[in-house]
Amino acid sequence: MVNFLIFGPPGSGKGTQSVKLAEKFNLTHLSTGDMLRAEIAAGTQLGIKMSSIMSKGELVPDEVVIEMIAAKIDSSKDCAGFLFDGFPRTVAQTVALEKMLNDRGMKINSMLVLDVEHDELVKRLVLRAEQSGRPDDKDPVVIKNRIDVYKAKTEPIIDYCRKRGIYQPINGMGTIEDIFGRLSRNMKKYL
Ligand code: B4P
Repeated sequence: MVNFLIFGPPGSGKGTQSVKLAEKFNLTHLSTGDMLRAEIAAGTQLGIKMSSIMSKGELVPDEVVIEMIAAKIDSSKDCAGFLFDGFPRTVAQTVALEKMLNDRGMKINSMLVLDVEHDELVKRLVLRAEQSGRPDDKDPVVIKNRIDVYKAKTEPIIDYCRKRGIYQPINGMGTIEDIFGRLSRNMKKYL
């Protein structure tokens, strides 16, 4: 199994690219954002609790997403590996993921980090709000908070992964197809 993290600030294209990459390389795509939104849509107790955190642009508690990911890893079969999208988002989540994978005889093979300019991130999220109606994309104050939370809590993972030799920066500016090509060429080295 070959396992990838797709990483970057909100709106950097993690979700967009993950769907295409998972299909191309037969990877299981695990998006904690999608899992949380599914809980909200289903009206579960967990979803009700998490929706107010997410609509403010804050991170949900580490233990919630760690538990979700562990359950998905154990129920996924017949794939070439996992593509983790939007997880981990803290160093504590990264340590938990490494342990989860090590316990199952696996590791994180590569961390692909999408570099996108700040103004472009805001533009993409505002545009998505018009189409998807996601509450966390509608309000510029919430968008700013999500980017601030990314810098404070999520970006430190880059240094952590750089020390492990798995950090791969990818230019995340340009068309969806251009970026898909860059990511695919990089991932092919491992598959
Ligand atoms: P996520 O669902 O992970 O959302 P995101 O970071 O906003 O999205 P992404 O970067 O995937 O953007 P996308 O491709 O869609 O998280 C949402 C929330 O859930 C978090 O704020 C947090 O509260 C919670 N959460 C999730 N995981 C968590 C965790 N592990 N721990 C704690 N909390 C967690 O792209 C955005 C838009 O840009 C799209 O409309 C797309 O069409 C467009 N786009 C993409 N690429 C483009 C390109 N090249 N050119 C033009 N437009 C492009």
